[in-house]
Amino acid sequence: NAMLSWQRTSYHFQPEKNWMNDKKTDLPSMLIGFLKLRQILNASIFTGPLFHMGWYHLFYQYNPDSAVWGNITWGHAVSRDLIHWLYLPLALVPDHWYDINGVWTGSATRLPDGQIVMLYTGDTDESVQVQNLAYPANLSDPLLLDWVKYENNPVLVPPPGIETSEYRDPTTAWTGPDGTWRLTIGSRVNTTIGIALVYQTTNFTTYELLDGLLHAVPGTGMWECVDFYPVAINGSIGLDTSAGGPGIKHVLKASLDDTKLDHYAIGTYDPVKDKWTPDNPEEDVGIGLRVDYGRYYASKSFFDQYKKRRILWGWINETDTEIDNLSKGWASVQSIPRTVLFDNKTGTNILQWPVEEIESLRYNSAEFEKIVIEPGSIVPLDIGTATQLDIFAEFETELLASATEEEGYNCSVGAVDRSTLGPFGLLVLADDSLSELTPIFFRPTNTTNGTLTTYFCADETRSSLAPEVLKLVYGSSVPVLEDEKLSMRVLVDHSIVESFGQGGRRVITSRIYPTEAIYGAARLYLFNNATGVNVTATLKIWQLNSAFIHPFPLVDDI
Ligand code: DQQ
Repeated sequence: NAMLSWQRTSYHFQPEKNWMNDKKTDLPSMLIGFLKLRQILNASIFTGPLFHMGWYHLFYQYNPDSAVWGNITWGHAVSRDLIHWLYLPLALVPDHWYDINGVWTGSATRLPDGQIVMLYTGDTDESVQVQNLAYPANLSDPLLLDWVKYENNPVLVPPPGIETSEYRDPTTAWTGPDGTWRLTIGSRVNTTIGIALVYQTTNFTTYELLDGLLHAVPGTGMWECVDFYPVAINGSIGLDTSAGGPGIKHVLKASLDDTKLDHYAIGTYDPVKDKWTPDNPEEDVGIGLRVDYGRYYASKSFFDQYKKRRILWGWINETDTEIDNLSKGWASVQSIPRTVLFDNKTGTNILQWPVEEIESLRYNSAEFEKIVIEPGSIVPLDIGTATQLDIFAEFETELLASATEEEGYNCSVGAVDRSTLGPFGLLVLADDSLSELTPIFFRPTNTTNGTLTTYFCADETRSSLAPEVLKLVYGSSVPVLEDEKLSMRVLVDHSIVESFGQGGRRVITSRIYPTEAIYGAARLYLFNNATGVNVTATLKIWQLNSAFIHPFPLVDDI
């Protein structure tokens, strides 16, 4: 089946077959028993040296029976570098009254004594959303193959006033100043106000609902997959979920069920009152910044205690039809894991960047120095195979005419737009005849008050000749500081493009379905659709190898 082969990705995580959605939690484990296992790995899988002593575990929402949502279980995969993955047997399946309609999203918490507790939402036999506790049967198993459900599940049921079908996705727990644990669960009140409830616990089996809410935002609807984590105001390391004190801000993220968009805001957490306040109320959760401006949902982060970084993942759903998915036999992909830091240059956003391990896939590189792209022109970049790329591009502009003032620009006009200052950027996954192409571009605008605002956009409208796929233009304004060049990093993987603007201040994921710009027919170009600027581009481009993503050869199979 040709559909199946070319629309699959080569270095993004996706199951072998069937439906996947949001991940539950990703937990890095450095566990004993590893040495024994390493012999198996050396012998049968990895050809390279083993750099890490840890395994990363990915659990994801998975339908084992079909390529559409349903029968939701926890799929499980492990990796030592977040790039190469081994599929493992299902971790949790619906087999009790309290989760028989689905083992839904949850999170892991690592306790100081090394224990791991997993809280997840179960959809009960009566379609009530409850929270359940599970833990590894054998902590000394590096693969964490077996999970035990707590005998007195559920541990939490919807409190009075909360809709029984709108109460889900418990977060990783953190410790308050009193030494007890807190966690938050998303819900809504009066159908329109998105909220995050806070619970306190000492033992993960009994909980107290705290008065008040962590936060609420009118008009945002049900909050799914709430994520709540600290970021250091200065410095380049990630923080454990329980970190607190001076020099720290907190990010609150909600996945809005009404729009299927992931939104975040940066603010301050008061650990005594258990309240979070946004830095800028006009950019509150759900009405301001998005984690990703493209096709991306239900993201969650975790603290990687091994490399001292916070890592964020998101789910990239398909934008073709359910019939396509059934005929392909699979649906959806996970984004490349990204490190998250606070951007202390702007002070207003997080920075997302692909984990450094992706660089291990790089092989051929090509460099282009100061290529001039004149107004209204395109320039092919002769790089050979262009389906698996890691592109870093910087753009400088030379003004040839004075820019007219404009108000109210947004990316939706796409790359065919012409103005004095832009758009300009890359055409990825394009074929020779330009019958298919996906522009990733900058579009500076000269606003009436004399300030320059730059937009970062991805235009899918010509990405595929296939008729029944969603083709949108995505994007947002992006902060550009005075001494900065415009820069983008773009990961291309056959049918997924992840674009990082200005060091990751804005990110756009495109899920596209080229039919011509595939394999050896895919090309890369520069373009400049401005009328009044010469654009000079400097690029470094790497080809990327495929990642190894396969079933784990369990000892019994060898
Ligand atoms: N998906 C899960 C829910 C979550 C939603 C069910 C987000 O727990 O709220 O598969 O996509």
